[in-house]
Amino acid sequence: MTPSTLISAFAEDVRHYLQLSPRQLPSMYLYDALGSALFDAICELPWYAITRAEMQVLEQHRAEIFSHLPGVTRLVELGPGDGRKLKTLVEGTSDPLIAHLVDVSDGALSRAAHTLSDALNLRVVTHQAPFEDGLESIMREESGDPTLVLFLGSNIGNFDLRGSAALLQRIAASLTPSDAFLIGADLVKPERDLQLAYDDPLGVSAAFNLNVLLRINRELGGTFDLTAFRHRAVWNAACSRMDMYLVSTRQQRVRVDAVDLEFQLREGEAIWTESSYKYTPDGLITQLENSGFESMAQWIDHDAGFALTLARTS
Ligand code: AVJ
Repeated sequence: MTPSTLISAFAEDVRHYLQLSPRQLPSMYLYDALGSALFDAICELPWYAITRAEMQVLEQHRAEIFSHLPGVTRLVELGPGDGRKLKTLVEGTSDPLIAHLVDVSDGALSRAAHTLSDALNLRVVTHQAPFEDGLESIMREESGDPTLVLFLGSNIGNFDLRGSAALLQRIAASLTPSDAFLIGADLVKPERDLQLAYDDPLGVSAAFNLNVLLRINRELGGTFDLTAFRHRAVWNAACSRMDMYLVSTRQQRVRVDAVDLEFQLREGEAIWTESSYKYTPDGLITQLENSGFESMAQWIDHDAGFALTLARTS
């Protein structure tokens, strides 16, 4: 997919989702260059423990992970972030590997490729594309050798139940019996911990969320007044997820010139920008099994509440 196709998909989605009730914006658009940098900053916050936990689990168990993957030569990571997790994993083997990185964010891809550039046994190829498209075009090229597909950092959390089932089914369908899938998932934990992870005292999470409006202003000629919105994060127990909103602090009119859209926001009206689903270890395995996988191994960090699960097609 070319960058211009991605930009018009952004415009199309902004026009569509901002007119729904409640108004929404798909969370994938949080990740432009600035959004990806802000997310990397979130991962450094003391209140957002899952990135460090996942790094530690990967470091502790990487030899065991590779022992489940005899002959693996190809890695495919969906949403590599800054690349440090993959780097930690590949430091567990000296076998030559090729890593395909798939992301919609150009900035994230170049940062990840840079992080991985000094891993000597690794050749890196980047694909600027949505996860499914990128994965399927990579898997169409026969490698002959086993492939490990990685979906780390609880990226799965941004998908609702149907969306995650659909994504997992497409991943399962793209794998052969000698391939494997490694998935990280944030676990259900005390509400106060989740609240601080998604609405931190430094305001980085708020900046990360607000940036999507800045991006619409910059790329699509939007007129959002960023000072007239506040970040709101709430635990939705019924759906086992955190919901993120941008709440208008006053009545205001907004235009988005590139898509010829104009609308009014009421004081207190919210734009729903992200949901982050939380799993139980068994719930994740059930979800994998319902999507065409069987679980091979699972490692859990109980302090941070994070699970790493290795699976193959059933
Ligand atoms: C990248 C989807 C794993 O849900 O925790 C962090 C994104 N949003 N803080 C998450 C996010 C606000 C993050 N994921």
